Amino acid sequence: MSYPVKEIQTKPYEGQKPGTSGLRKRVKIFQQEHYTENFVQSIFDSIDAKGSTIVLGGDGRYFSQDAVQIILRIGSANGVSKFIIGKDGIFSTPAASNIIRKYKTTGGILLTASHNPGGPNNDFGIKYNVSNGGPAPENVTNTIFEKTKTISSYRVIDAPPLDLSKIGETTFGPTKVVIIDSVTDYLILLKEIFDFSLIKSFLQQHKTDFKVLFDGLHGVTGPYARAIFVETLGLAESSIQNCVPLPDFGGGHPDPNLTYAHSLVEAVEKGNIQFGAASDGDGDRNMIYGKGAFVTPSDSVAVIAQWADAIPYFKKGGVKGLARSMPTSKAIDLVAQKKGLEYFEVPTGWKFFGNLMDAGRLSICGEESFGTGSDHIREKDGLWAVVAWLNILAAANANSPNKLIGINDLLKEFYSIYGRSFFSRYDYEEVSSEGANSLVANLDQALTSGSLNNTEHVSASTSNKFVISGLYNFEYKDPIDHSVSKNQGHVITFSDGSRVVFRLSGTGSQGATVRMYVERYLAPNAPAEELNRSAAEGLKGLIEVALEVSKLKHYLGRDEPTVITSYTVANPGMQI
Ligand code: VG1
Ligand code: CO
Repeated sequence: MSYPVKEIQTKPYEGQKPGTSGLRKRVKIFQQEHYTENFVQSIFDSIDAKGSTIVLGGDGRYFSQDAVQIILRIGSANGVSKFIIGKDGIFSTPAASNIIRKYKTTGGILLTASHNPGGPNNDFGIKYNVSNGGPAPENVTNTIFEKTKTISSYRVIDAPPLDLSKIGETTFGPTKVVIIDSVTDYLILLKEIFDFSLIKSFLQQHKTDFKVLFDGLHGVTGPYARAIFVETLGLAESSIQNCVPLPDFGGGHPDPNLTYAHSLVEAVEKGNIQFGAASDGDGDRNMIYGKGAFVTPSDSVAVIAQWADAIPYFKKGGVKGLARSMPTSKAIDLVAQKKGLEYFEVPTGWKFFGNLMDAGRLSICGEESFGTGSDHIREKDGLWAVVAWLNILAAANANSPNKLIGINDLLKEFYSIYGRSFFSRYDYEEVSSEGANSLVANLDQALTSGSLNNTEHVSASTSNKFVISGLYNFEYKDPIDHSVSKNQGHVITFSDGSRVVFRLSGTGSQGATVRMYVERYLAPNAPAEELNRSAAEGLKGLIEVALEVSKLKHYLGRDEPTVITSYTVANPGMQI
């Protein structure tokens, strides 16, 4: 059927600047008249929309259905020749990245605010990914932002909503629409990467002493998890929980860390589960957590790199290089050095890994924010990381007939070879922008004046002594396209190799969020009782010093962080 194209007059909205990973705002903001339409038209104005093929889908959060229909109407009016849409408008972020690559599309529009809560009073998000499957680089997002500042009209076709519940091909005005199963291609991809039969036989052999529990936190991964754990690996239905996706994530915060994934933490502790895992709203984050065993994301990516040979994809294709985001601990650097691999430190945000992967210089990378992944796609990939751990554990146990090797055994072995990086992140959410800016200005001033250099700081409670050896504002020059990204966070370094990083979040939807990252390294020959102590204990002194030096409490007016993402203080008895 043919539908008329309408040109609708509009006015620019302020602040439609994509952040670390797309435009994220409250649903109510997106629901304002023309707001979503303006941003979507600006995307199509920034790419070659005419004749393009666009992947469309998201984590199914509240407002997704409306947004899909808006994008279809505007896309069609702007000459998109084909949309590939997940059934009911659903794709996890990694699955969408795979579809873009597999079907060689122009790009994709992902509807998600990731781990931010959903529902009418919470967050929505729109993100554009380019043809390599990764989040649009800064030159593209800047173009989109510029267009939003001057937009005066957008185009739509005047068509009724399209039914997204039937798999198959249809048309929408002049545009072809292909609705596909959201899970199938992703499952095929994982089966090409991992040794599923090895994992399956390991799990069968250890049915009683190696229990698995995956928690979808009511995010998008539920159906993917069922396909992997229940249908492919043959685990019982009880090995997955909260795997029915809900538009408001059941009222929870779909963020896999020890604070928000308490449903997993409680079930693991209570059920004596050796291997637990969770992922976030859109499925790109992960947490690995077994009974008494928490893997920090910084350690997780390093252990995966250490054991890469156990994974068929890397055994066959080799490991080209390793990378981490700047605040992520340096554990993975040590693996790269030992293996003689190239390694990179990029700013926060997955978009910075894409060029390195496309150039064939990067295979495995991660972020401290529970993001782990590889060059199989161009997004971080929660379920990939979970299956990677299972594959590694299955391989390790194949060589250990008499003793079950669990998560902690792998970590202890890692620390004995590479040493241990204690790591934690403190988040101060929704603080005043003035306070956050003053904190940054104070660090800038110390940077210019050099006033902190070589100063000595003693922790009152642990008596640990820390001497500041440097302070800089991280800047990155992309080795491939030579683009420069400035102001990526202030780093204070200490003479013992410890680091503290302060940066402002680029994903918050309201006010400012300040993140403080702390890292303290202990060499493998450090006393065992120090190496094996909890992260909270290992970092106590450094955190005190970091708070004092930055005057954080003074500037932000907060005594405590909103969230501590890498270890829990709620249960100090846990050795994590
Ligand atoms: C946060 C994390 C960052 C991550 C980003 C997107 O950004 O710190 O590491 O890449 O979220 O994650 P920020 O700017 O708020 O610190 V998610 O799962 O969107 O997809
Ligand atoms: Co996410």
